[in-house]
Amino acid sequence: MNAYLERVLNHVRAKYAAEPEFVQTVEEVFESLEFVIDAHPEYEKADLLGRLVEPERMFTFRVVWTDDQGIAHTNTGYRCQFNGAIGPYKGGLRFRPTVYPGEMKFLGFEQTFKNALTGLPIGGAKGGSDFDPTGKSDAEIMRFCQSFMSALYRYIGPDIDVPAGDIGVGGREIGYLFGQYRRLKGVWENGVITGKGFSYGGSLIRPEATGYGAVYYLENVLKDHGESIQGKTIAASGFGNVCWGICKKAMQLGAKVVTLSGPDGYIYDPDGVATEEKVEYLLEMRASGRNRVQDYADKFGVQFFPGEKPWGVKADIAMPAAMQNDVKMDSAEKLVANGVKYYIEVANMPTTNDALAYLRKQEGFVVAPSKAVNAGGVAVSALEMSQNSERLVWSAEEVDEKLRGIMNNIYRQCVDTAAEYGLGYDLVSGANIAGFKRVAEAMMAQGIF
Ligand code: 2IT
Repeated sequence: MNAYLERVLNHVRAKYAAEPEFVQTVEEVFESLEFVIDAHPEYEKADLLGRLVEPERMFTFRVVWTDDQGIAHTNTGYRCQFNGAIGPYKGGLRFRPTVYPGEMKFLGFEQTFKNALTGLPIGGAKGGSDFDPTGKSDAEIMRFCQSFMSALYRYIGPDIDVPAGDIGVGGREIGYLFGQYRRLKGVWENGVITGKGFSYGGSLIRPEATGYGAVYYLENVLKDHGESIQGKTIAASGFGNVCWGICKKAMQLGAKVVTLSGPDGYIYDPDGVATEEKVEYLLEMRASGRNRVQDYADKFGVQFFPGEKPWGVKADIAMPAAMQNDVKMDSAEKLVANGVKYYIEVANMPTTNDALAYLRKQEGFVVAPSKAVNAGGVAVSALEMSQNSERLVWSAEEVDEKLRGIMNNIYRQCVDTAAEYGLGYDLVSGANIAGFKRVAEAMMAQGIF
């Protein structure tokens, strides 16, 4: 490995030993950068890599809220403004009890490259809280969001940092967060948060965008392999907003998603989550706050496998769309044994590095990386910012058409960049190198700081 690359990597390993997900993502990205760093000896003198792995700003804040019994609870809020070289910081907020600084950093780092791949002017950020939305009432969620924004509002703005949703933060939470921002600042600031409801500045297709974009990326992969999406079966994990978008677009294109998963296990629906009623039921499951996928099995009379992951099911395509490190080595081996040929990552870093390396080594097996595949969500967030600043509204068809164009372009960048560096058809390295090159160029151009 390139000596400079290795030195920075070892520094990250030592410094962040207690934040393994951050080390994991840096290792994964750096593995692809060998040739680029070799070709740019000037990066070492400017310590480009050392700067790239250090968030520009990151802060924590106290979030206190009262439950419906009037009892106060205290959580930690975070915002990690990782890299602003190519635009205002941009990235989602995650509300989940396991949230800690290492998770914010890994997501902010990933977001930086993902946002660069979109070709739009957005920097990388992530935030959230160790708050658990499971089982909370609507009023409790509102009070939590208001308290969270009371701390965050002074650090964000349309030209500073533009948050959005992620796990545990959907349209309802964004509404409460935006409302509190407006109340505190006394202005209707365009584009300060994305994923807003359509009635107050949201973009059409934003709720669907991550899932739709992932399926558009998948279509590109299949086309390049002389295959069509029609009739394909997809094993997916998760049942949230992203998975909903995948099911909806797959249904429109004649494919079917046969598995969904939650913290309680997975369901297998051999007919596919492929009717209007089934697809819309995913939204109901999410809104219930129960965080259980078994409800789907009970409602539609399909099999539920408690405590298991869906990776042992026969399917053409796998799309992990739940959370990080959902697919470990044992699952990766099952996927290959079951004849899956296309592994399309959707959630941020859904695969452990050893499982990813194993899958990438399989003959005739295609791996598509999440930072490219799921970039449609943040891309449409950037389109929401554009519409807000122009004070106009694009039709669903217009946004969808732009999303498709952006995803086609991201796919081509992945393919062409890998080929340019002599790596053959390697979507993972292509995405890492293409994202890195854009950020590196912007950082070098702006001087050393
Ligand atoms: O992981 C992601 O890209 C998101 N959670 C969406 C970020 C955004 O700003 O729309």
